[in-house]
Amino acid sequence: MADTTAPDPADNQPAGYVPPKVWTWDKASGGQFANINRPVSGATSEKELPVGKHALQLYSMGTPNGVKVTIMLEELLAAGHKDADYDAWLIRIGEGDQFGSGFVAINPNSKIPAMADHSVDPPIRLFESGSILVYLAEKFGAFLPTEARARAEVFNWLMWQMGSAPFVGGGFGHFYNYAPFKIEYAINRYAMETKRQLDVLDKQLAQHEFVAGDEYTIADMAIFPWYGNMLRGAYNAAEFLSVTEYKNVDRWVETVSAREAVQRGRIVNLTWGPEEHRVPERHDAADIDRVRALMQAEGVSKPAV
Ligand SMILES: N[C@@H](CCC(=O)N[C@@H](CS)C(=O)NCC(=O)O)C(=O)O
Repeated sequence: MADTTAPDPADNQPAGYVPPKVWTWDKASGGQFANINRPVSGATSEKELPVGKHALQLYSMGTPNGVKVTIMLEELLAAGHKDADYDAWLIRIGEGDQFGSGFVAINPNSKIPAMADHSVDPPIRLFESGSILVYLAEKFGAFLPTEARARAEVFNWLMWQMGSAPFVGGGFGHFYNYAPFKIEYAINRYAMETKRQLDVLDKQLAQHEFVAGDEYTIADMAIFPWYGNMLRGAYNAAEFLSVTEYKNVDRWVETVSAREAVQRGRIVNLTWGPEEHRVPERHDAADIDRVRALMQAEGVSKPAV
């Protein structure tokens, strides 16, 4: 008897598509990121990573996941932690730098940000932005409370971000903005989830000045680049998602983005926007000072996107 509950392939997108028994890699179907997406991991070329003069070596790009770490490093420096000085090397993910052997040795998952702490021998390797933020917070005893309840709340929200943002970027952003054609089902599914997450954040920020309570912590640094960007037009979706509804998130975005360390961290390893407002690589505070001075003279503060 025919399975009447099975979807009619005519309704599939593209019409008539039936998943084969075994998936095989069709290189042409990957859309905008076809040149970097692969179904296997590992290095594709032999390439050592450069190592600069500081103990902390960051290999990254100025995406939301990347700037979480540069914001933290700039916050640490602003708070007087001199040993947080760092070299930030640019990893151009669109050009496949994340598949070089040196990068893969630090991050077998081939994604930015990745970091190495050379203050110990052999250096400690770090990948996953959440792991890097916790490592730095513990190393410097900053932006992470020690009291159990407050510390647990920071971890709750940090892990919330790490688990939630892929639905925003890889789900909503991908299907609304990047996919080669619009799929109503996918856009509806991920728009709903993105708005649900914004509402979770809005309700939390209605009760607290910062995400995990009264204190500004690594939870804010992780969440701001993603949800701040959503409120300020990421994926050209501000109107579509009616982001003006999230008044408490908006208030928090203004507070966080006004911090000088946040403004500094957000321009490191940038590869888009006006060239004179980018710091492609950072090896010294002066690399950022120069660009910030220019931006201040022009009355420009980096918009959230
Ligand atoms: N969960 C990871 C996600 C990192 C991630 O997705 N990085 C992206 C840029 S934002 C990347 O490197 N993509 C390159 C690729 O997928 O090949 C983290 O938070 O560090």
